[in-house]
This record gives sequence, structure tokens and C-alpha cells, in this order.
Amino acid sequence: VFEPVTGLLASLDLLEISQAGAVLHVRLNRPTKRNAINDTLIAQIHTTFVNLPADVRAVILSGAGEHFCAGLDLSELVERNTLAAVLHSRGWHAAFEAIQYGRVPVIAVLHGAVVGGGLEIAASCHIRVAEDSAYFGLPEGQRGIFVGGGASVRVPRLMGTSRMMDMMLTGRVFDADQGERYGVVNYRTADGEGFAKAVAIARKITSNAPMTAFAVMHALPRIAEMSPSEGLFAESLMASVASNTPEAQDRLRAFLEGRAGKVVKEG
Ligand code: 1HE
Repeated sequence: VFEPVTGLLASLDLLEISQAGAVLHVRLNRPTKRNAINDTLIAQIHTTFVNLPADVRAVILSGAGEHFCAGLDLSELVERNTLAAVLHSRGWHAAFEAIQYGRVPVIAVLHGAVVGGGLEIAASCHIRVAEDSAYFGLPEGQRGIFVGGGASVRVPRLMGTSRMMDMMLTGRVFDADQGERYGVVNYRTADGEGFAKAVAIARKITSNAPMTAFAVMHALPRIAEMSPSEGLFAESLMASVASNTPEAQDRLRAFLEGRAGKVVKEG
């Protein structure tokens, strides 16, 4: 049962944050504006991910209302000068960096529009669950602007540069199945079932060693950017750090003594 949090995170009025055990649910809560991200909301997202409660081991990110997120609040863009615009983009980068390289894995539950900055925040999460209604677009192309919330770095790493070019040059929109085929979506569900799926995924994550989750989040994307030689060396260091934790030793012993689960096929 998810209960509302108290303290700092409860004071963030554009987010609805609740917790069940080690799982935190962060819901974008600006449904009348389709969860468009204005300056206040981006600051609240940043605040949340740098102040996760100490007992949280996984986060689920979702959106209230008919859509996950309509991206940048376009009404705030009109007034910005050049320096304010670059600083605004850097603020988004800081917030989404806090998600990607934070303390715990984040699972996004996607429905309806996942567009512009909505796709950018989804791309900074570690696992994406898409309901049937989800669709993906980068309308920056039509608005005469460019992506500024990390899409040029994160989206090609999921779907490839050529598909992203197509989305931006032509306004092409991908549905949930295409999103899955093109690497944006890890899990597909019927409408209304994404959150339950995310909870099941979160429970699996929280049943594993926190050091492994941390290594996966922090080492994998960085190693992917290294030369093979540096990557293999970094992998060896991470492997030895992880395997020498008491928890890893306990888990290995449990398997050898027949007390741990075997690897089984799902479904
Ligand atoms: C907004 C925004 C927004 C809705 N900024 N106010 N993103 C976009 O270009 C997407 C723009 N939005 C849409 O295409 C549609 O709103 C949706 C497909 C997401 C949803 O459609 P619908 O029919 O459910 O809602 P609606 O009637 O269009 O919108 C409801 C209200 O939300 C309405 O305001 P109202 O006061 O008239 O009720 C809309 O104006 C408002 N709204 N989306 C501001 N985005 C760091 S770089 C990132 C760059 C980007 O993200 S660019 C992409 C921006």
C-alpha cells in the first residue's frame, strides 16, 4: 500500500509522492497542463531525486491524467534570452542526471503522450514500461526549437540517431509497439496495468543486492562510452568491488548450499 510521504518531498506541489516499503512512487501531477514541465516542476524533480528517503531502493515515475508528459511548458519559452535559455537547458540536465546517476534505479510508467521533454525524462530512467496508449514524439522540430533536456545524448543510445532524426525532421510519432521494437520500451502492458507491472519490477530490483543495482546504474552507461580496453579494466574493478561485499558473499554461499533460487524461464 502506497502511503503519502511526509517532510520535504510532501511539500512539492507539482508532484505526488508516496511510498510502499522500499519503493517510492513519484507522479508528475500537473494533469490540466498534461504534466508539461515548467521551471517549478523541473526544480521539484531535481529536489526529489537528490533527496530520496534513505530507505528507498527503487523509484517508479508516472504521470497523472491522460498523458505521461507533454514536455517543456511552451508558455515559459517565449520570454527567454540566450543566456537564460542555456541555463534553463543546464537545469534540465542537472535534474535528469540526478535521475540517471542517482542512488537507485527508476522505472518509468508511460501512457498517452511521451513527447519532447517527456521523452527526455523517460530516457533518463533505467527501465521503461509502456501501456497501449503510449506514443513517442519529438515535436521540437515543429516548434522551431531543438531538444535541450538531454535527448540528443540519451535518445540515440536507445533508438539510434537515424530514427531520432526522422522524428525531429518529419514529426514522426512512434506508438508503444514501435517504441518496444526500437529499444525505447522494456515492457508493454494494457492500459491501466503499467503501474502494477512497475511495482513487480521494483520488487525484483529491491530483492537484489543494492551494490549490484548501483554498479549497473553507474558503471554500465559509463563503460559503454569507454574504449574497450578501459571498459574491461573498469569492469574488473567494479566486479571485484561488488563481489567482495558481505552481501555478495552471503548470496554466493546460499546458492552453493542450495538455499537460493535457480535461474528459470519466465511465463
Ligand atoms: C501545454 C503543453 C506544453 C499541453 N506546454 N502547455 N511539447 C509539445 O509540443 C507538445 C504540446 N502538447 C500537445 O501536443 C498536446 O497538448 C498533447 C498531445 C500533449 C495533449 O493533447 P490534449 O488534447 O489531451 O490536451 P490539450 O487540450 O492540447 O492541452 C491541455 C492544456 O495543456 C492546454 O492548456 P489550456 O490552458 O488551454 O487548458 C494546453 O495549452 C496545455 N499544454 N502541452 C504548455 N507542452 C528542455 S527542451 C524540451 C523541449 C520540448 O519538450 S518541446 C515539446 C513541447
